[in-house]
Amino acid sequence: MTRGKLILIEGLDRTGKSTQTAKLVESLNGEASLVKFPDRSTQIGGLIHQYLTEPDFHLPDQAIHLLFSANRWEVAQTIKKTLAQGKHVVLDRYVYSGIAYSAAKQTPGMDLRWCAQPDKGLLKPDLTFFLSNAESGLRQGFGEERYESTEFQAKVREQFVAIFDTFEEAAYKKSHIVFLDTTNQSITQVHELVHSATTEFIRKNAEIDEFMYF
Ligand code: FDM
Ligand code: MG
Repeated sequence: MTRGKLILIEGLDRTGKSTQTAKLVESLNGEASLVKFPDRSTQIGGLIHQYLTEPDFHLPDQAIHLLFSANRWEVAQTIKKTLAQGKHVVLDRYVYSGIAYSAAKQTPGMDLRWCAQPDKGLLKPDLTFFLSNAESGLRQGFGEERYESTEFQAKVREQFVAIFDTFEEAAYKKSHIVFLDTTNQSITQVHELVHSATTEFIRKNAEIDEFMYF
């Protein structure tokens, strides 16, 4: 039996990641499970949740960055086991969000390399979708959590571009990345694109059995 594939949906806030990851898992008919980052249900996730929702909960930029990474390491073994059993894992955010949101703060010393370091050794996705949406900053509910401002999202977008344009290629073995602009597309249209690209990828890469790492 070959291992399952690690499939990631990344992007800025309110681009439809959670909707699309849920729909993708559902359409894979029990062959995939969903993992969302941050996982707010763990102890570390609880601290992250407080940081995101409570303006008076202060942590140094370095400390919260390491907590987001630790939150991925907490479930890394579970993800690997699931894949080893032949089941796919669909991720809602992962390492790239970790790097982009922290680097966007432009804290001295926290460049892309620094931000990428704590995630070194985590499993690398086989297939990544990067969702963007021209109206993501205007969607309902925007502005309730830390990082949810149009100004900060623009900075995060710049970091995502830098990661996928130069840094990713220089730092790691390249994996498959699909860029999807969801502006003016319905949930169903985006889902059909994501689903067909995923099933085609799985079919074409069925024999790939070695794990890839950051
Ligand atoms: N976020 C998410 C980070 O800053 N670093 C990370 O490693 C991850 C996974 O947390 F603003 C940010 C991105 C977002 C916030 O994410 C909460 P969700 O997807 O909105 O729950
Ligand atoms: Mg959010």
